[in-house]
Amino acid sequence: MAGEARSDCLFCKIAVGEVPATVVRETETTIAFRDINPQAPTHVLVIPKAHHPDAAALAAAEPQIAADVLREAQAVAAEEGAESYRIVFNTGAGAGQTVFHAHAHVLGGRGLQWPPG
Ligand code: IU
Repeated sequence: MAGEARSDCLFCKIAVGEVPATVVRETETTIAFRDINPQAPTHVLVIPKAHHPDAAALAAAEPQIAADVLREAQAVAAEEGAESYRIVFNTGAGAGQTVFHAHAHVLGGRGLQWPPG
């Protein structure tokens, strides 16, 4: 069922501390940690603690938690001192999603090109 922890989901394991991560912020509903393969000086992932496969599913099932993720993404950028930054939700394999637990990438600390690849 949507929202339940998945034993085969890496981000569910990070959410409960079963897999270590460099956590930068945590709330009742979200956790933010540094990406293991950073693409910018600031590259933090913000996830809902509950399992939802992607941002669209999260927004449909739990719009308040989707809003929590967005608020936390903004808070990460502010904490990191990023004046300009990008919040990205890769949604679907064709858009580059590789981990199927909803997450926002917060990227900043360097100039970012548009359009992305
Ligand atoms: P994507 O949007 O699903 O492609 O993003 C997944 C991200 O998760 C990607 O940037 C990975 O570097 C990151 N990641 C991680 O931080 N820790 C891990 O153990 C694994 C992936 I696997």
